[in-house]
Formats: sequence, C-alpha cells, structure tokens
Amino acid sequence: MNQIKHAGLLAGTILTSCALSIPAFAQDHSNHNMAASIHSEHNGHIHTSPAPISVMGDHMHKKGDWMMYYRFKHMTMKDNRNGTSDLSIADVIALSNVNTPPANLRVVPTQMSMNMHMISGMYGAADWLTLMVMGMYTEKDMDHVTFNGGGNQIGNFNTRSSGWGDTIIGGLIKLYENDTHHFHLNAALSLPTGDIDKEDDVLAPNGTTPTLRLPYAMQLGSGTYDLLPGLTYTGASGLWGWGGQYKATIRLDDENDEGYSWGNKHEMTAWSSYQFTPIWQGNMRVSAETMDEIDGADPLIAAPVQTADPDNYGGEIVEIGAGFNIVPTSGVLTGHQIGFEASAPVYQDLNGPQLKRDFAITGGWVYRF
Ligand SMILES: [Cu+2]
Repeated sequence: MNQIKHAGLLAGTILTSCALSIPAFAQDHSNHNMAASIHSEHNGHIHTSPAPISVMGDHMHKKGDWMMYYRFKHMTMKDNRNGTSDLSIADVIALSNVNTPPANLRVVPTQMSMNMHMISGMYGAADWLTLMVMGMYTEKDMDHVTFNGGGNQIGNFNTRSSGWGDTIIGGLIKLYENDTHHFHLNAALSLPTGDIDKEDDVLAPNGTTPTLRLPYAMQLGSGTYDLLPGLTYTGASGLWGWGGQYKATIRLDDENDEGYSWGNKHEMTAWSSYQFTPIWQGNMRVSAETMDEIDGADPLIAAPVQTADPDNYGGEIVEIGAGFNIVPTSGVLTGHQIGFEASAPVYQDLNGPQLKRDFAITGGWVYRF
C-alpha cells in the first residue's frame, strides 16, 4: 500500500516536471542571444540557469573554480495531524502514551519553528568532479501546552535548542552534458557533528519544571553517519531552465550513541525557471519526500508527549515553491547571486500524531570566483 502511494507521488512529481518543461521545447528561439549571454556567464562557470535557491547540488563547476554559499531557511510547523487527519488538542490528549505512566499524552506541541544557517563551499577539482562541504547552524523552538492527570490545562511552555548541526562533505560527478542537457551524480556523506543530547526545562503534568533531554525533533544532528546519494538532471534552452533531482538519506549506522537511528529519506524535486530579464530569473518547484519512522529509542526521551515516541516521525510530504534568482552579468557584482524562495506543503501523510509542516522561506547569497 505504501509502495503504491510512493510510486504515485513520484509519478506526480515527474508529470508536473514535464508539464513545467513543455514551454522550453515549444518556445521560439528569437531571444536566444540574451539567453546565450546568461548561460555562458563569467568565464563559463555555469552553463545552465540556476535552480531554485532551496535545491542543493544542482550544478557543477569547471576545473579551478570556487564558490561560496550562504543559505538561510526558516521553516514552521503548526497544529497536529495523524496520517491525513487533523487532530485537535483534545484529540491528542485522548491518545495513549507509549512511555506509561501516565496512560495518556499530557503535553501537546502546538507550534515549532526552525532557522537553519547553511554555509557551503564548492570547488571544481576537475571538469568532471566538483567537491563540496557544508556546515549548518540550527535554532529550534517548540511551543507546548501541558495538562494534568485530570485532563485540565495547567499552562504552556517553550523549549529551545541551538548549535552546529551535522557536516556534509561530498562530490558531484558529471555523467553527461551537451548544449541543452546535463546529468551528474551526487555523492555525499553526513558526519554526526550535531548534538543529540540537548536539554531544556519543561512544564510537567504535576506542575514541576524539570530539565529533561529534549525529544528527537529538537536535537541538532542525526548521531549517525549518513550516506547522501543522488542523481541530478538540468536542462536549459532559450530563456527556460528546468531540472530534476532525486536524493536519498541512508543511515549507515544501526544506532547512534543514544540508541536510535532516524529513518531513511527519499526526495524527488522538479523545477522550471524563466529568465524575465538578463539578470532576473523566476522559478517554480515541486518536491515529494518520504521518510521512515525512527528505529530504536533514546531511553532518556520519555515524557508523555507525542514527540517522545520514535514511531511518530516521518511520513510523506509534497510541497510546492516559487522564487527568484538575481544574477548580475556585468559590473562589480558579477559573480554574486541572490536567491529567494517561499514554499508550502500541498499534501502530507504523517506517521502518527505530529505537528504539520507549514510554510518555509529560503534565502541565499552566492559568490563565485
Ligand atoms: Cu556552485
């Protein structure tokens, strides 16, 4: 059943990608000179139109070229859902607690926000091989309401965690390229540099405020070495650009130091872009992802809250995004690029009671030299 759903999601993504790309084949090439100047920018650093700023590892570099990236992503989650059914706060506290006692969930998350600051570098080691490294600083924030044993609300509280997350190193390997089409492999490794033992004060059902290990969702890293394989296709013709990317996150360790591993994740993304002026590009994206629940458990994460249950993680989410890139092609700003994208989910089928994904914004600054 799940398999069929996955296949449906992926097929939908691919179809949408084709639909977005049709104009690329249909349009006349009267504007080809402007497009050619865009696509052959600065000493041939990049031959294709840039992907939406949220897409990583979308392009390669010529031998000897460097690029620095700063990206910021703000993401929010709000209200609860199980599968595709929305849950009220009353629905959540009626659910049983796996870490009994108490018998029922007594703390309900209502909102979460995440800020990620991503700093990465790319280097063209050869025309067929681009190396990359990325570090990430993350801030997480979650709001909750607490109920006592009798089911009466006794207050609310907020938990926070922040610090450096996992570090990604890897490479992009060119498979095929002609004037219009480009394919490369993405091969990266995520190193467990992010903390997985963050704590904060909580409001317990008995009215006390103990300092506890925060649930999985509030930790900063996976705690495991993760393989990040992928395949990227990009195309450009005239003023149009388009592409597709498959990316997976495969946990290489059975469990981390605290006794669990996050679920494997698979993502498909398709995008299309149009160059409205020589420096301004608009773009659209559709992404589908599926992630398994957490395997194992951290014995120190045991509060009567849904986020303390390893089964209440993962699910299937489809989101769409729209954004722009500004790429100056002459003058002192040549080599710089600014991008922005806003995205929101259009479908989410979540494993167990979970906060629903809400909107996200991504901004970034790129410098090539
Ligand atoms: Cu780059």
